[in-house]
Amino acid sequence: MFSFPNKMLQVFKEQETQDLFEKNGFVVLPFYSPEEIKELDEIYHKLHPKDEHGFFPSTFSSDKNYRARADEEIRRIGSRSIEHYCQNIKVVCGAFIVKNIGVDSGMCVHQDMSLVDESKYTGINIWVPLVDLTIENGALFVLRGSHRMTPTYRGSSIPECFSPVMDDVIDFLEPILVKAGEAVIFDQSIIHFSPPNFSDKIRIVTNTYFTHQEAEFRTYYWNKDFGNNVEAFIQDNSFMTNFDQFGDNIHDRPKVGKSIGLVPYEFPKIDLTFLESNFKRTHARELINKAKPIDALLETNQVNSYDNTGSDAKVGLLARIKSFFN
Ligand SMILES: O=C(O)CCC(=O)C(=O)O
Ligand SMILES: [Fe+2]
Repeated sequence: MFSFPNKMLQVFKEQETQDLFEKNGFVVLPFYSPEEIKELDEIYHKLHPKDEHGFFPSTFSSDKNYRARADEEIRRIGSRSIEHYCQNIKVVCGAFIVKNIGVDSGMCVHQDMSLVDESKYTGINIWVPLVDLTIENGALFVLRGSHRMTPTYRGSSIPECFSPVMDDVIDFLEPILVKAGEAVIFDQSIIHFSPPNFSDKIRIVTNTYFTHQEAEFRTYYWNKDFGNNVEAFIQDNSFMTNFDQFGDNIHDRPKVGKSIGLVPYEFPKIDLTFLESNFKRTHARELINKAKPIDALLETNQVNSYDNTGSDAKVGLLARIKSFFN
């Protein structure tokens, strides 16, 4: 089992930003100008496949051209702010993440899959909405500080450390209500989720993934024959833009990359006592239920169309989305 580095390698030019990021697992910074927002919005509408529905990241698309163009344009437009804030990093992937209107656009509670060796490096997302966020239109909720709760190897085949508190954890997450063009820059190991978009307008976000300049890509896979080990793979920098298994067969052993064998893993678990003694209750479930229009309440009955507890959440697109992100 690995430990986190004592001090994270610096990625922000400003010490204060770096310190806040390390403490909370995220920072909020102004990112796109109004002109950049407009340009990205136009690019999205020009490029996106017509059959998208629900929660839809471009990295999920089978249309390689869409993935590549989204990647190229988001990197190009984001480079101004990235150069302004960051140092010694490499940008690996740009993507659109869209919440179409309706109850199937929720994203369940998860930590993003590991993409680097977290004993040395950190994988980071720059998540920027092109519209002002509200709880109603699908804001990002985070568990502040959870990125350092316990070291984990994460991937769709690996049991989550918070599985014993799946029903409880939402109530400790807080909404980050950023305005259009403001970034939530977060550590991929933070626990996060977003409720469905109950507004009457699609919610478009750009997500730009970056890490330390010298970090290699790593992914991890588990099946029960491995016991208390996971298999590590070296992947190349095009992994995020080219990986074909995000869509359908995410639970299978990766068909790309170079296996570097098994590494020991204790499958750490957190329980309610741990949650209650380390985090504050936010009553997020109540906030979301209040923000829901009445017909959506009738349709979903309770907050289980986007958490991991309802049986519906285990099937269909949501289950695939869950697989993709954790
Ligand atoms: O866009 C969202 O609502 C969720 C995004 C997310 O989970 C991520 O970017 O890792
Ligand atoms: Fe995520």
